[in-house]
Amino acid sequence: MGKIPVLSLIFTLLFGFCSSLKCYNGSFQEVTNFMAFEGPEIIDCNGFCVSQYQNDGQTLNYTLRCDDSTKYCITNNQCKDDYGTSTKTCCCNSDLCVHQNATNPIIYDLSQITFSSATAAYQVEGGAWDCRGPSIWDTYSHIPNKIHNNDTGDDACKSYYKWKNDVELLKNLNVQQYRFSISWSRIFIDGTNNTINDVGVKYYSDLIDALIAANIEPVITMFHWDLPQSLMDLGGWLNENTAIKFGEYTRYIFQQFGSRVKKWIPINEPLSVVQGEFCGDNGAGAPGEFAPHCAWSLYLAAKTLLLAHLEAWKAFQDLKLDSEGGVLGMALNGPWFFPANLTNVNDTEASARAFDFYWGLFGHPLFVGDWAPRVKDRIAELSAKENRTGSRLPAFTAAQIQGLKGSAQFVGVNYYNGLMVTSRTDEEEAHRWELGIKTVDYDTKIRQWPSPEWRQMNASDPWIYYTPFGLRKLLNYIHTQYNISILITENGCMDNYDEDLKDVSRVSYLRGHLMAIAQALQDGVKVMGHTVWSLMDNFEWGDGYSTKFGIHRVNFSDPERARTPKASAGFYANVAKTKMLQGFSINSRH
Ligand code: GBH
Repeated sequence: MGKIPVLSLIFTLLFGFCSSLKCYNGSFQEVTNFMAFEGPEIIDCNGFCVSQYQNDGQTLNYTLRCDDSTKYCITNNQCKDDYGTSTKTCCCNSDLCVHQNATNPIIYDLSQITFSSATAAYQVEGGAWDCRGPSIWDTYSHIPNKIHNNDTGDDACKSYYKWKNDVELLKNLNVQQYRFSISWSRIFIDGTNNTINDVGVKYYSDLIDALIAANIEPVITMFHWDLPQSLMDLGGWLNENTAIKFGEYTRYIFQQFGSRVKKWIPINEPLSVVQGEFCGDNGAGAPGEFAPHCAWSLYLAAKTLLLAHLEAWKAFQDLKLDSEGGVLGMALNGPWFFPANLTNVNDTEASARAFDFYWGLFGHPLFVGDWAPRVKDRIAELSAKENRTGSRLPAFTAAQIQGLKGSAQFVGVNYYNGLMVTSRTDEEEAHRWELGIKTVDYDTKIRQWPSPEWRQMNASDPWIYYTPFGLRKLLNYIHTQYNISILITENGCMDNYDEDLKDVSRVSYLRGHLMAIAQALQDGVKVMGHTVWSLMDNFEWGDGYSTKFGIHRVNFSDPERARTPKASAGFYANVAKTKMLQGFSINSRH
């Protein structure tokens, strides 16, 4: 920062109230990436300009003008007249509202990154019994009362039949990539190469060809949670042989599609697999029986998943796909953990520990080597306390540590939200059962919660809070810890109440996260691209079809499963085309 901006910043902070401030006067609706100012003019404000953000559920307006009445800006750092998410009025010369320097809109440069959208096989394909072996999600979704409304993925969005339609949606989105997943049991019906299914291979082959013809790069996930049931019957990710079987499956996929596909993600969100499927004491997924054994099943499954990734990497290298321009990574997920108090070392250490237990559970073995020391030490210490004969964190051999280190050329980041974090006290730890502390929190020795200041994207779903600044932090942290290229492989939110096709909340969510990415790029982070989850409303796991993440609406009562773009699809198409955004500050909307 030069001398003059520093001085003017200090000046603004100290004398903001009595200085004359130049304000941009106008408004825009948040359904495009451009500020649609009516009669743009720069005005002098005596005191403050105010930004007002209004969301009436139909349109979302953002206006800037002078605060003539000083009705709103009594102090220079607060938002006044806050009616929940519907209206917020802020003082422009506060960092909480609009960036200090932003008397004009800022251009957020996204020219260096790719734009993409994503789906996963079980969530969209349907055609469950059409030449496909059962996966654990078929089994699980057919057990009564496991899934909201007893929904199943039997038909889902029928993308198994309507894929040409999906390619059209992608074309209209102006995206350069499409991230989809292959259903293992559609390729190998019983999970092994004894049961190769040519019809399934042809399905994906045709999809790949159509994408390439449309100039859209396929980004392929090979396992997005739908483990073949036949392998689960033998222990699934608790059986090390599943890693070998995964190696055979991925090798076959590489052989089939390796000449046409360059970006590979063998495994999606292993953390969700181990926390949801092989623990499940905090929200279960298929197969869903492991909560009582979570203390060790979680880590054993984590180890097998890493070994499975290693088998895929070996096949990839064996077939020389890396030397032919292919790249392979793993898609990780988790929140960004904000230390409750930045000056309290207990809180900053809780945040670092949480990162190591979430992102680092897989990131450390891949990018640094072996389990993270914080994870190793903590689980060894707890295991001793629990009088176990050894650590419930299974060890890798030296060869496995070596093999895994550097076995991913990029990291996929699935980011949805941030959380506050603090350390659990020894006292709390001693009373974990009475206090109902979940295994993951217990092992990580943390308490996590959403800040009441954050906007909840959907009032009935206490999961996604608007925290784009957490994405910027996360990207920077991954960069300094691992110095690896980052592809944002998922980012998005569920529908807000009644917005339907005018999904202004989602537009604002995406806008904020894209701005955070632009800022991270300026920070020097190697971000390759952004991917919206999801291309369309789909089978949202335990929530069935009740939770909708799509930028296209799917009519599930229509046998054709008609898809209709929501406003966010138009917004994203616009960003993907122009590779820029205009805005004031990511902090300007909460
Ligand atoms: C992604 O996972 C998945 O990859 C994708 O398939 C899915 O459709 C998408 O998210 C949207 O959910 O309810 O507070 O207990 C994100 C990781 C892990 C996030 C479990 C939700 C439960 C939070 N998910 N978590 S809570």
